Amino acid sequence: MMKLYYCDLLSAHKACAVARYLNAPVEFVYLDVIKGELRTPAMLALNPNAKVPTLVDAEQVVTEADAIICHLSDRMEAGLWPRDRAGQLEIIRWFSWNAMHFGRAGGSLYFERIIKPRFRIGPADPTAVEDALIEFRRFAAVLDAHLAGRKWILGDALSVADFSVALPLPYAKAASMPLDEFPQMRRWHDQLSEFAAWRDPFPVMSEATAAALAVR
Ligand SMILES: N[C@@H](CCC(=O)N[C@@H](CS)C(=O)NCC(=O)O)C(=O)O
Repeated sequence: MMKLYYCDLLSAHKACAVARYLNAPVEFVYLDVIKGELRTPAMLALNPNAKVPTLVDAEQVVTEADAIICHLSDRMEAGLWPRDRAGQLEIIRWFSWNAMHFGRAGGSLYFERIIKPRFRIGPADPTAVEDALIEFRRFAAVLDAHLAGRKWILGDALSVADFSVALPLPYAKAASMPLDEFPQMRRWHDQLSEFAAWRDPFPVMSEATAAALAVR
């Protein structure tokens, strides 16, 4: 049995969703960020970044959500992380693109409009929101064009890239991300949302996350 340490925040969404989608033999361990549960000596030994998700698979510790979802796919022989070099290169390209561009913009809107009110860390910063919206639209247009004529990011096959890049979108409505301006992206995310694992990835979650996920 693997152990997946998580909390009900953005990066953990994809790790929990893929674990559930694959029906992986995973014990989900919820950690409370506010109570300092990511900073205990035991957790810091597993992940010195004091972040989740963190996956423990026997002697192997895997940190970083994108690495975790690839590991889960391999472990379950699911093919979401393909074996061929061309497929892997394409996925790394999208992981990198997402970390620096699209996911960063979506993550910023998630932080300003969902995390700040939840943890009472002040009002949304209008300049940060404006900048994030510019970046979101800029890179959403690239993804939208890529998805025209493709069912999933790689084409016909669902892959870890879909679970990775779609990360901010379950929170699009709650964080006012302009998803509806991008019809291909909307259609692609609707396909992903047909999976219960994507809509409802967390075995334990706060009311704030439940409320954010409930609005579509
Ligand atoms: N690059 C990391 C990011 C992990 C991350 O930011 N995790 C958030 C929650 S999803 C976290 O642990 N936040 C708690 C904190 O920063 O104290 C990944 O993709 O796994």
